[in-house]
Amino acid sequence: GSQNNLTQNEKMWKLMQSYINNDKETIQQSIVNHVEYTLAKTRFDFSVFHAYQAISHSVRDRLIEAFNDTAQYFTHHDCKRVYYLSIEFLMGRYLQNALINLELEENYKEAVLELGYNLESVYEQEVDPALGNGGLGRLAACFLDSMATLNIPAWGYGIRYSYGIFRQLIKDGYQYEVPDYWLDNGNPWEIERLDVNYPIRFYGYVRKIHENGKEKSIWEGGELVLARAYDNPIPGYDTYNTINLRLWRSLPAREFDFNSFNQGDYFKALEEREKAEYITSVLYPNDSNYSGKELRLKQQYLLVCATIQDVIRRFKKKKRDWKELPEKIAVQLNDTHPAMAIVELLRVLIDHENLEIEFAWELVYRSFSYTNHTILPEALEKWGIDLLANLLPRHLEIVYLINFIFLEKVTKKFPNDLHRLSSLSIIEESNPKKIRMANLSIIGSHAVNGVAAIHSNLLTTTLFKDFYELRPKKFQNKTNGVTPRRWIRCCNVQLAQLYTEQLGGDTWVTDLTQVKCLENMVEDPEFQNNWQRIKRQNKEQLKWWVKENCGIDINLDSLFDVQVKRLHEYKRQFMNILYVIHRYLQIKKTTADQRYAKFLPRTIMFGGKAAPGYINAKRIIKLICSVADKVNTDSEVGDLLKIVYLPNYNVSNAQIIIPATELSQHISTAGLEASGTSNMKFVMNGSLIIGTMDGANVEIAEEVGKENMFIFGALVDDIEGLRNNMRNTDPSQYFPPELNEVFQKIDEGFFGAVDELRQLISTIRNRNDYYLIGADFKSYLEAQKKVDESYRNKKLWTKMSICNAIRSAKFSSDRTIQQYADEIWGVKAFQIPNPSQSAR
Ligand code: C3B
Repeated sequence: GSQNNLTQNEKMWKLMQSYINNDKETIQQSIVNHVEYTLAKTRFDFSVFHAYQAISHSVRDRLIEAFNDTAQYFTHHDCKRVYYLSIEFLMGRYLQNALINLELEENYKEAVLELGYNLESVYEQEVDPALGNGGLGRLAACFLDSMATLNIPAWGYGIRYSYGIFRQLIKDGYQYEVPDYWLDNGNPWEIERLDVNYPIRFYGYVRKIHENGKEKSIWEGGELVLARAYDNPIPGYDTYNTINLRLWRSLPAREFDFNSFNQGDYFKALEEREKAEYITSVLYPNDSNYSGKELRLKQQYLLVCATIQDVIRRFKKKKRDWKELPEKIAVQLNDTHPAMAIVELLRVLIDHENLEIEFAWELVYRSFSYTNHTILPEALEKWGIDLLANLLPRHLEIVYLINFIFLEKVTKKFPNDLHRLSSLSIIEESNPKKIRMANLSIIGSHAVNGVAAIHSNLLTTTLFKDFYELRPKKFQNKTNGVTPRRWIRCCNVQLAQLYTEQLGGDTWVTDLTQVKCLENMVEDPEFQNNWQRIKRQNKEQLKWWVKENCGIDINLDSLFDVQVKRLHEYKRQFMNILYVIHRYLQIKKTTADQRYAKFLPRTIMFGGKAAPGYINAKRIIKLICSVADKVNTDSEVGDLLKIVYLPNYNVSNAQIIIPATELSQHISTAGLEASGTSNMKFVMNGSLIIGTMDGANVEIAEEVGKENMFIFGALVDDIEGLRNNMRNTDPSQYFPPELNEVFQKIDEGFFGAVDELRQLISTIRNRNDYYLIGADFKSYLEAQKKVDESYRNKKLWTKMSICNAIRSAKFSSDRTIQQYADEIWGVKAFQIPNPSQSAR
């Protein structure tokens, strides 16, 4: 339209004129306006919750302006766009993050204070949007922040679940799951797009017709629902660019079916329609675990089908040749959950756009790339043929077609290698047959990456070895990262201030390599004092949180030792608590007059949710809580040892927990934690790591120096041998005596819940120690001893802590995203000029 004919200068002028002012008075006026007109509350008396809502709406206004301008700018420049597809986005609270990224926190703080509220307590009013389980969803959120900040023309696509991950209550040592209806009070951060709706088909049949001597497939019948867009603006830091997270919600289709409404059963017919809403109603609460439920496949397809329609509509806005598609779009698959997008795009290109299959296929795989996040077999998605044939009949046909073309090529390269053929095939020849989504993702992508060096190596040498031999250049590594905006600037305000003072500015927030310049300060007494003061204040804050949420008084002088992550056997929270029991028994064996000389006070904190159906994970929670009960009330122990289960671990309490931590545990069996990302957040906040040589720990050790970590345990190459050894050793000989003593106490019923806890230890005792707790326990004990020794030397500990933080630049998601942009997506940055800077 006419916008496109404007010169750049004219455009900018228009932008400036519409720009909202950000002085205190204007901000106050906009807040008060929202109280009166958006919330319809009287401006003379409103609660802190209404203050939160009005403030959020006023911030939202500012976001929307930048958001619209950015979208226009990208369209105007016809940039290549990145589409980041993820079934989960674990965003955490928006308000503080938005204010910080817009650089408006100070202005709002003042403005709000005069209206009678403290901005920090306003932040607390926001519910945590938790549309993800753990690492994978949080990674997607960090990536959005970095893509916006790096001015990359990117959009995230996901699902707007009505219920996010459940709220966890801990009662009598057991986990209870409470539904999280997070939209109860509305959501000021989203924009409902009443005009962006796409039809989504399920079930039905494929009809073949002949047209111009060619067979054509028409998928019809079945059920239709609508996917409606909800846009969530994502502001970059130190840039006007504001990108979008577009989330889909399912709704009944608008078409009405005369038949069903004519049967006389009006209510029944309406009920059928209501079912459509159910598709996006709840996030599956599994982390690294696959369950082949039809509803989950419906969620995946809804995401994929709506997104591909949206992407194609945008591509077709301009008249152009289809061959340009891979130059204009890059689609990143966050794990295999959205992998059906490969098939969907191919389907649209051949069935609707009438492209030749070979040509269409080339466009598809050049546009797609795939990130693998785990090698755990229980997490690999395999959809049964029957399920697919029923729900998505045309897609199943296309999968067969893709597989046929692919296997023909393999046969040419490796004739007579049936073994290879069956491992590469998309179809698993089991009974019933299954579709391997990882194989589909690799075949349909031009780049495949793991999420840390060790993990990417394992992919090419084990899980995807045959694919690697076929196409070595396809395989890459992209070590994960986390955003320094949320994970330093927002959550550790004092540390951020210290950095800004020392470095003479805050450009480190977008260039974390700058904090390396503080290398010469690691032994500086004044700097060390400041460092310790900050850690102590953060510890105080956590102490209050624990008091309020757990009713436990913790010792500020004790070492704060934390393991927070989803509960999983491979993450070995079990090993941690077994060690705690050992430590407790040692304290008990020491005479009262010796105890304080021999032991350093420790507070060991656990946090994390267990998938509702994961029995062993729930038993581990029970064990931790039972031990906590016993130890915390044992007067002989006093404050030498306290154990806390931090309930409902989520993004917003992570922002309190992580900056207060002195030692964090990342102790997975080598080879099983693909990367881990909380390890990065802890290191950035000056926590030391006790950990195995697994995931990103390996690269953290390279960066911060092994001498600044407590590394222990078997290496990935030892694992197979150790498992064989375990199977061939008498169980009574296999576990070290310290561990057998611990087992015995549990067996005796010393911690109560004897049946359950016995069952838990029996999972590892009878040659079943798959995660090798027995094999690693001795070296874990030694590492723990080194922790105590180092903590006794306060200067040494502080130095180690500083070294960890200032050498953590590699783990900024800005570095990760720049690598994706350069090495996988082939996209350039497009920064929109900031109107507030060009004005005047
Ligand atoms: C996780 C992995 O378990 C972590 O090691 C990794 O850091 C993150 O992904 C991000 O890459 N993961 C997950 O949270 N959910 C899965 N289904 C698979 C892996």
